[in-house]
Amino acid sequence: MKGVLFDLDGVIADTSVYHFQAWRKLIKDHFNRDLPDELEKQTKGVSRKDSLTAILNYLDIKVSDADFQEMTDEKNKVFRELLASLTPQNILPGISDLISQFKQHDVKLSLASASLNGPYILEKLQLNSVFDAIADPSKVAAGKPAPDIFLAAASAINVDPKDCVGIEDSIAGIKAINKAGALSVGVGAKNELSEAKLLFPDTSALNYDQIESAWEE
Ligand code: B16
Ligand code: MG
Repeated sequence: MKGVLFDLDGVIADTSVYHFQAWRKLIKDHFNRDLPDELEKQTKGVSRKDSLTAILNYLDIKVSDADFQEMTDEKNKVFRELLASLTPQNILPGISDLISQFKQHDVKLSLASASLNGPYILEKLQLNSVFDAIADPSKVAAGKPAPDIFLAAASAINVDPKDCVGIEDSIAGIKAINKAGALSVGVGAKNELSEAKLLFPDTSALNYDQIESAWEE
């Protein structure tokens, strides 16, 4: 195990709450409609545009390309406002310890987030200097569940994806890690993340030794 490819939202920090809060506000303001909780998992891990497409499909609403663009910009504005209050206290339980363990074992850290706000969020969490690389989601051809962002994250630390583990909370993300050829470590419920090679119920349960054992199998 030479590299770890970290998802951000839902693994390092629970910014997913803010994402969905921002989508809810946008849809309420534009169409006076409410979004059900179950829609959240369809927007997890997928890009901003793919999230809005899923939401509009669900609501059976069509918008012009110009309105679509404006809506994604507006959602991001609301999301950035919510991020302003983010501090290192928003790092999810167990993550700081896990990061230290990887560092102690000379495993390189690379960020494989679909979020264009990744560098800003890491900065707010005071984690930017901890990462060896951040893959740029605007430079990859296809978003999760395509493997591209994980391949880019592995390449950014000069490690073969087969020598990496990927940690994810989304269905799309686990599929992407598996396709990239890295070992998939899921954080979440078994019925959702059944394709993960190793699963932990939440971030506080993440354990370096168990990840390393799964790696050696
Ligand atoms: P942005 P991850 C993903 O982050 C979020 O889970 C997803 O809800 C969001 O739409 C996507 O980032 C894009 O984020 O609008 O900030 O570019 O889980 O891949 O770290
Ligand atoms: Mg995520």
